[in-house]
Amino acid sequence: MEEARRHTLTLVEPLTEEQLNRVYDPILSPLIWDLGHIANFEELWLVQRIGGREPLRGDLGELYDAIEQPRKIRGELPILKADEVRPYMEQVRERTLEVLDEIELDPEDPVLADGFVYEMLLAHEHQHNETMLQLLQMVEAYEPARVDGSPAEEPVAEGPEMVMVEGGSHEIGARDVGFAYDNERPRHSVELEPFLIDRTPVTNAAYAAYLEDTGAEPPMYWRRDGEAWVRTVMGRTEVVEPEQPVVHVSWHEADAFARWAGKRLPTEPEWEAAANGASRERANLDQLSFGCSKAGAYADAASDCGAVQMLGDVWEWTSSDFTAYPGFRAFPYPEYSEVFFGDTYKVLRGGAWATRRDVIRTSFRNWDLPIRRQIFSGIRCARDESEAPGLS
Ligand code: AVJ
Ligand code: FE
Repeated sequence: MEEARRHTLTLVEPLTEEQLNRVYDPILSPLIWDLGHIANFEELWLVQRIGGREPLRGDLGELYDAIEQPRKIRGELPILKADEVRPYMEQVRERTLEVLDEIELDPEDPVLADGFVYEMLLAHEHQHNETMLQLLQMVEAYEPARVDGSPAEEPVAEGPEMVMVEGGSHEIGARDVGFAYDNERPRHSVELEPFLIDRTPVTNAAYAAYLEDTGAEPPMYWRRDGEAWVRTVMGRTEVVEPEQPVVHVSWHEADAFARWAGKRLPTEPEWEAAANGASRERANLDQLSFGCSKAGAYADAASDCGAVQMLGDVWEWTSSDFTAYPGFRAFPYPEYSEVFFGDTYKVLRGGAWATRRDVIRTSFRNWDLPIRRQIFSGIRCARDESEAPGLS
């Protein structure tokens, strides 16, 4: 938990109070909201729920309730401002550590068994770190306190355009032991037809060819500069790197690209079957590279079917709606997953360079609106095996 907090504070270290409080985009919370919300979630679950104590300030719970307060009004709420939020974070943490000292991890209480609530708290802070990075892309002249340039230098391996995944019964979802979110369970088997999946994420070069051919809108942060495509993030403009995966595309754009390429987006179970065997240890994750490695990197850590970068670099849109697995049970609260089930949200898989490493696993399900582009979303296409007999 200390490491997670250090990381959160490192992300905001270069920012002024004004930048922390500023609303950059109506669909993104000001950074200061995330900081208060991270601490308030900790207070709610550990200090109040587990420790049985009264909140430090009773009115904060409502202000930091993500369901009650939609993102577009978060800048107008009387939330803690930059000078107040750090003391609040510290006071909560002090009480959390007191509770930690007293508590027994009662195996009969599902929230405490195997330290579930601590894992949940960590995953929550980690996920908000990624939301913060989405906003940091828009902050003029943001200079990260720490950057790891090595993912961009990872060597690239050649290979076929697509790899084959066997048909038949595939096990999907998280096993019963270990931390996972409710939406990843129960593990169940799914029958799949054999299919092909791109060995690597779709590159900027491929996406630029699609734009050339169709005149479609470029990804978020791109613009034309003469013949070249350039992109501007954190106030810096650079030429789009052709070999890196395309990022910041909506589901609609991903779907249109796949159809243009004569392919389709993978379904969620297809994606997970293709990711089987991928390792998060050799992947561009953890928020320090501030960009992608080249498509085709980390080939030594390919999944069992031979696909690379299933984890890390860019989230990958699937064709699937975010729905409950058969036998789903909301745990520990329905507002994490259950209230979002339906046909409104599409599932993304695999995590991005902006995802903390501990959050991701092949069963992890992310979801967002199909119009969303400020997330670190990219594309990997699939195709029915029967449509490409020559490749199998
Ligand atoms: C899983 C990324 C869609 O940010 O809305 C954070 C994660 N849930 N706090 C979100 C989450 C509660 C969630 N996503
Ligand atoms: Fe949250």
